[in-house]
Amino acid sequence: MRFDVLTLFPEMFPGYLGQSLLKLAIERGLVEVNLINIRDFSTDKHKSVDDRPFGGGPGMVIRVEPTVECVEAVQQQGDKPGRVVLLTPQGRRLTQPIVEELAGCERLLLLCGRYEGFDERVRDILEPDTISIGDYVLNGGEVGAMVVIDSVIRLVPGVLGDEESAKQDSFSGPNRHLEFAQYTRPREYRGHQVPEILLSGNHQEIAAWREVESLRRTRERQDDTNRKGN
Ligand code: 6GU
Repeated sequence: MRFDVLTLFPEMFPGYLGQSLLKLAIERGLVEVNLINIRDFSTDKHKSVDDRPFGGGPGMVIRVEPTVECVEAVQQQGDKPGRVVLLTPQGRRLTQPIVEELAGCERLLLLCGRYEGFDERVRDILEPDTISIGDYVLNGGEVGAMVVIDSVIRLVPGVLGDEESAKQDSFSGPNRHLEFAQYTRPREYRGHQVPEILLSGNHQEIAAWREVESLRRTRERQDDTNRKGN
């Protein structure tokens, strides 16, 4: 799986890309991440990438030419063009089914906005998929791009090592429930006990308990969400 990240702040990524799971996936050749600075595609002498909005108003708008030319140049690299994903608070909200859909692509171009966003013609010309990571405003799409990479690579075969663990993840599988509670040693800590059933060695009963637990958690969170009017 190949990701091309188009950003004005490529220096935000190496720390994240160096984390163990992703680093190993890159070393094993399962995942490739290329960082491209949109500024490199600015052709004026000041290498400008933004300008004041027509019609006035606060902030700056990212210019259409360097953005479109950057995307086109990156699409030329590699055998097949990738799906263009624009990270923006106006996008469709990222959910596990969307993560699964994105994981089905061989190549994604993640276009990170900043300032007041891109000139609208970027959307008209590139017709990108638009993704938001939640209903709040970030300073730019970079953190969103990291969230997309982080969630998608879990579904790339071989990345997790243990293929079962992605299937058991919360929101995965047909019922999209939350994961059950997990415990490890010690059996007791500050008076808090590990549920007896998990120590029983009865795998059938353990599986049944976990299913009940995960349904209970899912219902609890749904009730919580409904109460808060989200
Ligand atoms: Cl992907 N970008 C920005 N700038 N804000 C966001 C977002 C993305 N997702 C939620 N808020």
